Amino acid sequence: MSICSKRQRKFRFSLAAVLGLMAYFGFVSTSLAQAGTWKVCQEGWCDYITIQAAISAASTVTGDTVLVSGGTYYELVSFDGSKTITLKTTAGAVIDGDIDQDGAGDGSVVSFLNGNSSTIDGFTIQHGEAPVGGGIYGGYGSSPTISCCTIVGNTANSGGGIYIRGSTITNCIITNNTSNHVGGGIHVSGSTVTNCVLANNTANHEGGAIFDFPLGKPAGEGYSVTLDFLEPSYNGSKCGWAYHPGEDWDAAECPDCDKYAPVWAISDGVIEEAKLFHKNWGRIVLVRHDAPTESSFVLPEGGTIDTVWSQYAHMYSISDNPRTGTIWQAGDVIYKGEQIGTVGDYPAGSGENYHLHFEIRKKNYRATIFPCNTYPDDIEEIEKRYIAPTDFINLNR
Ligand SMILES: [Ca+2]
Ligand SMILES: [Ca+2]
Ligand SMILES: [Zn+2]
Repeated sequence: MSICSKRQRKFRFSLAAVLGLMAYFGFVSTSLAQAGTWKVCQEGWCDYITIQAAISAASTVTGDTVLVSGGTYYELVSFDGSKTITLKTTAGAVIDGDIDQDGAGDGSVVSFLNGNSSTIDGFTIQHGEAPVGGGIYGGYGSSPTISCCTIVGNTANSGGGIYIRGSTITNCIITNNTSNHVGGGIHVSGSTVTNCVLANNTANHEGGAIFDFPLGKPAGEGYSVTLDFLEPSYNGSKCGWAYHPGEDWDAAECPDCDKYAPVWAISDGVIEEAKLFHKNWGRIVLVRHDAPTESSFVLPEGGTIDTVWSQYAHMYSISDNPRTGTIWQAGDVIYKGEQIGTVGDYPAGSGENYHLHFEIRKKNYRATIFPCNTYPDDIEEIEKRYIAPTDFINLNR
């Protein structure tokens, strides 16, 4: 947050000075505009007085920048289709989704529709209310870039702040957003979330916001899934082709950036196994998570479950239990966000292919169980025993 807010403060001053001079000399802003840059201000002497008018104008084309002066813009902003533009404010402009200012939001504040891949930078996005994505909604196939934005005080059934797939979100503050079902702050998949602050977001469903991701605390920042749940992979001549029963998590920036990175407990639980297994597995910790009394966890495929197990494999080391001073062992109680271990290599000791193999299970099996030779059959059998990890966490956080 510090980089963006400093930059915004600095530019706010200089932009105000420039605008002041322009007003003094009676210039219209277009006389100074670079080709492909359109200006929006509420005073009426810019190219446009609303953000949506600037985005929708026939003269605004792919590659253009829409530069917005300070102030609060009560409108819903929508990017549509293949017109890819950069919407930017260096003056801390606010887009407010309660357009009639009656205290109830009137839709998603910013939407990216029909595969749009625009960029939005520097805004505060607030007071949106929609079924999905109160602050920002990304439709199927969209891949926007969202940077240096503050997403605050938005409401939805899913993804109070942001509901999106396939986006890049960096240097954002996502706070005080609410969902009535899942994803208080964000409900994202296939996205990269880097250097963001997520705080005081609420999901009002049974169980509450109680799971997080095992790497990149908070919210999996800087990590991505490189081998997905149920993706077929070859596991050596003994095991053959099999559907992957979990997710492989890797650092997004470079292949070995995750070497010895801290692995976090995804929720409160009790450790069932924690030890060094054979060469293919390295160190594994298996944790049982019981839903709080009179509540359940929500399953991505529908329905609920009262107990799940998280498994963290190929680890280089197992961390100490901070309450006993010795490494985690079976029977220890662990809390969400406590360090479980560090990311190791595969096969163990090879010095290459650092990643976390991460599973969430519906059943109580020994730590090393793996569904070998299952491809191309038995996908239903695996789905009876395992849960898609990222989907599950997004539903229960
Ligand atoms: Ca309203
Ligand atoms: Ca890696
Ligand atoms: Zn794996």
